[in-house]
Amino acid sequence: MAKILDGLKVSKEIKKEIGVEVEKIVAGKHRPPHLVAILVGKNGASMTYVKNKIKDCEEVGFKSTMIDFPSTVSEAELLETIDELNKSKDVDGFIVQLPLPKQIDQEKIIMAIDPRKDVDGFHPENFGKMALEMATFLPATPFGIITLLERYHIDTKGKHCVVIGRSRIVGKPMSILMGRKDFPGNSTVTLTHSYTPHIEDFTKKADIIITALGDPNFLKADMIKEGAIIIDVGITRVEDDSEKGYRLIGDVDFESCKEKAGWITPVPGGVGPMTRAMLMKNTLLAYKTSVYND
Ligand code: L34
Repeated sequence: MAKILDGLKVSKEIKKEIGVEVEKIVAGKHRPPHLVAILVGKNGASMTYVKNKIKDCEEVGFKSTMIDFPSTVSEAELLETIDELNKSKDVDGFIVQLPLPKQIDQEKIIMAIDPRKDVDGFHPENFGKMALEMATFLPATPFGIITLLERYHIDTKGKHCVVIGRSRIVGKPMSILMGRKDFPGNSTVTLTHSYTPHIEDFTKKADIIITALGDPNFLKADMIKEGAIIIDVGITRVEDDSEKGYRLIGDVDFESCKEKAGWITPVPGGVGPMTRAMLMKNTLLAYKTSVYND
């Protein structure tokens, strides 16, 4: 029977630690850190995530601003807002919640963000620094996973880690971080994706599996090794007749895998809340490296 990697619990601990730091900052007559979140359109999941990020800011004592655009917003308008945020002395960090509507070139938007305010760690400069193991903002979801492994003292050195999915915000950075010369890290990493034949040949041998597919219940117990560490990044909304109208299903068939795994993250309450806590951490870092140097 697997033990639970409780992301909700750890995220609360981290937010509490950040809150203590913010109290000290404010007691020293400094302004609190300020995070801005840009939301485009009315994607239900994005709306929930951004709303919760704003709530997290309140919890830790940050100032926060949410900027809402309709899905019809032009690229030029968005770029203009980013330019203003880049210049604003009052803003420490900001994010543009993804995905963006089709008319907007995501790459152009990310490139326009000042790397010093890129608390998502998506700008190529920050991605490059991460890959070279230089100090920078780590993307929130991979940073959250690393922190969860760290807080539970999960041994990753020399372990075989299989990452499923190669997205720019999870799979690709995750594969780099698990292979870095640090703890957590020092794993032997296999990055699998849609062109990997017989994925179970890889997952069955893995000590650590990190799935970021968005394919509900994809990973079954017969695809994993006894005692494996299972990190579930997938969150899919599946319609049901509950009050909300949906439930959240991960990439991992939790019911069967929990009998066989050594450690496992639940969905919800696993990687999701950790992602949000790490955004707070990056915002505090952006604040410390800006306001005190002004
Ligand atoms: N720019 N876009 C940008 N930055 C990010 O870091 C994200 N991501 C991903 C999508 N787009 C982004 C997020 O914020 C995914 N993501 C995210 C954030 C929070 C949660 C899940 C994904 C989360 O809080 N999950 C809860 C359940 C929330 C619910 O009820 O839907 C959980 O317990 O898993």
